Amino acid sequence: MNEEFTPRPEDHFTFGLWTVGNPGRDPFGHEVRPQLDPVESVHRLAELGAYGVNFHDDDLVPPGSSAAERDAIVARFRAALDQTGLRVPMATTNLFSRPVFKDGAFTANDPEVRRFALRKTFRAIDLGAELGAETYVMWGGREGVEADAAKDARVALDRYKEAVDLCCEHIRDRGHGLRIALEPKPNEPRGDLFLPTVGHALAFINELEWPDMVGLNPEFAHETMSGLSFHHGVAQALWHDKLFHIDLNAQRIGKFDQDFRFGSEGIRDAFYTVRLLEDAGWEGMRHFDAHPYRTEDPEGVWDFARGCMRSYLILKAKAERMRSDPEIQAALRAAQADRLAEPTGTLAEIRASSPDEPTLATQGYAHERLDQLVTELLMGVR
Ligand code: GLT
Ligand code: MN
Ligand code: MN
Repeated sequence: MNEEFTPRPEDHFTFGLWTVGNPGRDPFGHEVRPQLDPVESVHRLAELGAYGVNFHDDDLVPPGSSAAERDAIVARFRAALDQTGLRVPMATTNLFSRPVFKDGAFTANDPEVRRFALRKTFRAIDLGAELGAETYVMWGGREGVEADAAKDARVALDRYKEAVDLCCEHIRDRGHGLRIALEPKPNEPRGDLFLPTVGHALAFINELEWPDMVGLNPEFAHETMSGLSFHHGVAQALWHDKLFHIDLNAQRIGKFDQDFRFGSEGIRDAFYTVRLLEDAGWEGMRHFDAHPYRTEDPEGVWDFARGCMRSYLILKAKAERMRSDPEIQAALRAAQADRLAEPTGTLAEIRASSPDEPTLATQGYAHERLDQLVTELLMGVR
C-alpha cells in the first residue's frame, strides 16, 4: 500500500458509530453483521489513522438505559478515547428510528411528540458537549410528509424554526460551545422532507433567532439524489460561511439513498469537492457518513473505512497535481478561468465601456481540451 495515501489524524477524517457499525439491514432484509461494540470501533478507527468518531445518542447509550448504566457506558467509551487519542467532534440525536417519531419529531402535529423530541435532543446535546463535541448535526429524517393534506408546510416550518431556536437557547443556557449544522435531504425515509436541499436550508437559517449559531452539514448522497452538483452546494455553503460540517459518501442520481464508500460513485463530483475543500483551506472535519456494502463481513468493514480515507487522499493528490500540471494550467488560461476573479467594474465604468459583441461571440474557451486533460488526470494517465 502506498505510504503517501495513509491517513493520519491531522487529515481530520471522522466516522459515525452508525457507519462502521451499520449491520447491513435494509427495507428488504435483516442484519448481516453482528452489533459492533463502540469501544472496538474507537480502537479500529484510531489504528487506521482517523481523527474522530461521532454518534447519535442511541448509538452509544441504548434507549431505556438507567442513569447509572448511561454513566458506565460513557465512562468506558471515554476511557477508549483517552487511550487512543480519538476525538468526538460531532454529536447528533436519533429522531427517526422509534415509532413515536412516525409523524415527525420537531414538526410532528402533536405538541407532546415535539416536547418529547426536544427533551431527547437536549440530552443528546449535553452528552455531545460532555465528550467535547463542537458541532451538533440536525438531520430531520422524519420531518416531512407523505399525505400532504395532513400537514401545512408553512406551519411545519414555524415549528422547525421554533425547535432550532429552542436548541440554540438550550446550548446558550448551558454554556456549551456547540454550533448546529442542519443536514438537508430531499426524501427518504419520508416521501418529501422539509429543508430538502442546501439552498432551502441556507434560506431557513436567515429566519432563525440566532443565525450565527447555525450552519450546514451537506451530504454528497443527498444533493446528488436531487440531481444537483454536490460541490456547487458545498461551494455556496462556504461562500455564506456556513459550512460547519460535511458528510462524504457516494451516490448515483435516481437511486435510493445509497450511502456508499466515498469515491465509489460520482468520482468527478468527489474530486471537485475535495479540490474545493483543500483550495478553501477549510479546517472542518471530513466526515464519512457511509455504510459498508451489505455483502461485507465484519473484517470488510475496515476495508470500507480505509477506502473512504484513501480515496480522499488520492483525490487531494490529484488536485495538487492539477495545480502543477503545465498543460492543464495552460488550458485554464485559455478558458480564462483566472479572469472570473476580476471585478466587472463600477456602474460608471460599465456605462462608459463598449464591449464588442461580434468579437466576444466568436471566441472559444477550449473547454474540450481542459476537460479531457482533467478526465485523463482522474483516469490515471497523467
Ligand atoms: C442517518 C442519515 C444520515 C445522517 C445521520 C445523522 S443518520 O444515517 O442517513 O444522513 O447524517 O443523523
Ligand atoms: Mn445519506
Ligand atoms: Mn448524513
